[in-house]
Amino acid sequence: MQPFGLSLARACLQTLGVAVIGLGVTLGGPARAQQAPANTLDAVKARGQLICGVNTGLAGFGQPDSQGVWRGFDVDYCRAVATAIFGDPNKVRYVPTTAQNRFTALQSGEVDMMARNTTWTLSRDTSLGLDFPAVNFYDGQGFMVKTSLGVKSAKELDGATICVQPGTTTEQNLSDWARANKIRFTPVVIERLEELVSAYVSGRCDAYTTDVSGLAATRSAQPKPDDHSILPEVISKEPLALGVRQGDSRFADILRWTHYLLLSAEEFGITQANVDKLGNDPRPEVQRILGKNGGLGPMLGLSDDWAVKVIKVVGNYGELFDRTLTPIGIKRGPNALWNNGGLQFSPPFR
Ligand SMILES: N[C@@H](CCC(=O)N[C@@H](CS)C(=O)NCC(=O)O)C(=O)O
Repeated sequence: MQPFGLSLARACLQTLGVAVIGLGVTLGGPARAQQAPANTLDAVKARGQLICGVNTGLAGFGQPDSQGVWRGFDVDYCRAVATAIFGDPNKVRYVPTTAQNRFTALQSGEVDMMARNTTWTLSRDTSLGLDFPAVNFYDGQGFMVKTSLGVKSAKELDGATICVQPGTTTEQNLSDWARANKIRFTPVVIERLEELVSAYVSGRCDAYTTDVSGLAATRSAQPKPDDHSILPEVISKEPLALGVRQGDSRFADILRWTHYLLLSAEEFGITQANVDKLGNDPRPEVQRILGKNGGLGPMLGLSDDWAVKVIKVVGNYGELFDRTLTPIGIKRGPNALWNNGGLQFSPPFR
């Protein structure tokens, strides 16, 4: 079947027109004049507030609600880190970042950290001067089409027009995958997410490609989610990670162990509801996690009860996932704990 002949011609015109915005700029621009602090943890403590780079608006992961309060899976990592440092989840300023400007925001010191569906890759880890303390969501790239097209597999996308955002791994994976599978496609590259999604919804593109989590988020935000189908193929690995500046290892340790805390709490059955009642739990690792003995908090530059406070605010990883991502149809899959068939694994609290 070759359902995309017509749209190919239509897409060529678009490609020549407004669609190719920012094509070729794949790894963010040069750092701004603003100076990033040498020691982020000290700078955050002195400022009394964490500045967290989040998404511009991705349901379930990071977006302001109708009251303007930022909510979501990634947003709760900002709240967890602020709680670890200050004991207060509200000591955060959120800075929305696009696919294109997120790396500059971090490099320049405009934000202290990034909690924003960003894939950990070798080039970002090295030549972009970033570090990725923890993968908070294992993902992969997929495709979404209108259900009415009747397309059941990405292999049927030969000749299609595909909406894709620049500055992403998505753009690079799409061409690798198409070449390997001998699939011809016309990219419609649009920088602003909102515009890109409207282009897909209005039929300017036959398919929209991004991380499967991003597709699920966009699909859930449509008036009729069932009108959109996510195809079964997953064409890449997208380990979505928290980000800090390279060389910022004390701050990176806090982000890393905050994520591991959420995982360990799930593993040991520590929840938002019971964390206060587990003070006398006989399990030694639970005692260490909760700061009853072992002095682990101060080793991170935090208080002894940092973990209790964090779990009270965001819950364990499973609770956080269920509250933010389960409602938009995302399953645990590779984000199940290691002892439940998944990849999420915390090193020991000792
Ligand atoms: N994980 C991929 C894609 C991440 C990404 O930025 N995805 C888009 C589409 S879901 C996004 O969140 N855009 C928001 C924006 O640019 O405002 C990457 O790190 O390059």
